[in-house]
Amino acid sequence: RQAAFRTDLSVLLDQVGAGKESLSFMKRRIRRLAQQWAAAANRLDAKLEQRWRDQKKILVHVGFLTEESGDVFSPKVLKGGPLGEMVQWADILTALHVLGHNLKISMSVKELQGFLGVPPGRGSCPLTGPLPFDLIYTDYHGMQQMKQHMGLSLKKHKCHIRVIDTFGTEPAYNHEEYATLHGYRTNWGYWNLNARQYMTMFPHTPDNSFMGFVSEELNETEKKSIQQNKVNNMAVVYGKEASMWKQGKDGFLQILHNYMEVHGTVYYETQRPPEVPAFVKNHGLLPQHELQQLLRKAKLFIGFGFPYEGPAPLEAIANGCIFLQPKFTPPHSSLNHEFFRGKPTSREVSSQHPYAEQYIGRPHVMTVDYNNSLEFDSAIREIMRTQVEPYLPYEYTCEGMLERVHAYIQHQDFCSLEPPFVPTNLSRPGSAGGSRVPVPLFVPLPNSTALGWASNVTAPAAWPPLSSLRLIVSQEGQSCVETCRSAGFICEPAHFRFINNKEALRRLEVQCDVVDSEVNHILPAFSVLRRECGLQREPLLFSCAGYSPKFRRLCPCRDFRRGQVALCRDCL
Ligand code: U2F
Repeated sequence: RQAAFRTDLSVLLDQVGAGKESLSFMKRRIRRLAQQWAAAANRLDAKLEQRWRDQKKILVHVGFLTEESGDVFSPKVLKGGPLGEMVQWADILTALHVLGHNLKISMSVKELQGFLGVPPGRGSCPLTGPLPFDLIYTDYHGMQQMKQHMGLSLKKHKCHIRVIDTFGTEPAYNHEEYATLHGYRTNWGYWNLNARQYMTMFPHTPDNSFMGFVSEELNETEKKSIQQNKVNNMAVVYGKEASMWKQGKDGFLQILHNYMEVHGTVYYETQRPPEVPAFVKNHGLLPQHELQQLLRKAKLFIGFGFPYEGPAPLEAIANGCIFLQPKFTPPHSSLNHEFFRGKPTSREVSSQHPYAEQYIGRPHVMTVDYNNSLEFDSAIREIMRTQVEPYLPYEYTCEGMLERVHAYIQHQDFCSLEPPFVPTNLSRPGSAGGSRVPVPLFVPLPNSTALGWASNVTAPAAWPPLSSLRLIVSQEGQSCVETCRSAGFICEPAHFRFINNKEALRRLEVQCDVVDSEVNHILPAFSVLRRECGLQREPLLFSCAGYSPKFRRLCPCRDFRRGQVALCRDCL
């Protein structure tokens, strides 16, 4: 069946259910943004020009909100607890509904069993028939519950699953045997999925798919009026829980207070939290729409280093604030920081909000060393002088999110076997080596025909299409994430299969005394010194994130749309 856009959200609101603060928060959000979603649906509908879209049967099982997982989030919704995940789930549900899919929502193990058609009760009971859904969106808690209640049949059906995973999972952590043997085993990872089945909150490692969420959008009139009504010396502090204010914040808070009136939205029960200095005007935790109003007046939104990578800075920037945040030197990661310890990624977090730092930047975002009071002081003064317009990257608008989720649903297929690239033209003359590898190497690969498909093999409908591929060689010790980024591209794990071959090495004129094929997440790669080349034997370990000091990697980069990094130019 063809999917038709929906602009009425009442059916969705009924489906979300009631009885918990988390659900009420999500419903308030869905209602508040309803008009914005409807307008976006109409725009995308026109943009796609009647293109056929399959209507999918989709189950959304929100594992972290189930009683069975302990649901620690719901009781904290009104007390300053994390809301980012609820923001994202509300938006995912809305996007799927608006795109016109056939949606079932489960927030308990009982509902999950009912929808899957497995008998209720404990213990693992395999699902015998076919899976009654094309797609299942869940999280790590939900995966655990499905494993418990579907048993082995989970393995059979896992290509249909998408895991919403805030901070991301790198391939080395996802591969059970490899993770176990090489010290990448954590409490969360090792599900042996295709790493693109993990969907993140921000575009972290491109090994995962970027799901995202949305932020409030403003029309031109609103933008103008916001700019006119900005209070130049008004700052709002990022941190809705008192613990985010403690320890060593006094110094720079005092500097800030020398110049600006400081506001906070810190949750409190009856008394002012002692961590919040007396000069701060604390509004208490605000409902989302009231926070937006506060941000419309404020000039500065200032982070203290926690929470990491939340939605609020995007909301602040969208409302015309400048976001000031601490730089982390050295960067925080699962190797050196309690919060990230045990998370299935070694990603280095260079500031409180790397997306704001790297994808938005000045003048909307300033990332400075908070230990350097001179630098901090001059940043505040610069902010008071600078005029900025409200700004929201396209990928965080409703249209951007709908466009991206639409593309994933129609094109990402982890169930059909991806045929490996079959190069035939291995004996091209004149490329057998001799010259040194230039740095950085940039080889735009032509289309599949020119690459030499065997005449009896048809090129699989690759997505992203092969036309987006650019093969680039990394420096020693550099990951493909960095390599592609520094050349103005993005690493595309789906393209590894096209460059994991001798033909690619030959084209790059790499000198290989031996070409081995091994199970190692840095491959394909080569050592210049030892003239050793390695190809990847385990497709699940194709990794943009991997790097090794002695190896230069073959990186499958691709182009991307401005403001929509998940999609290449020809991806729609
Ligand atoms: C992040 O979770 P948080 O919930 O702590 O992220 P924030 O950026 O603080 O805010 C999330 C939402 O809370 C709302 C605000 C944001 O949409 O509009 N809010 C509000 O309604 N009232 C207020 O007074 C203040 C904020 C991240 F999202 C999670 O994934 C992480 O687990 C967590 C820890 O790093 O950080």
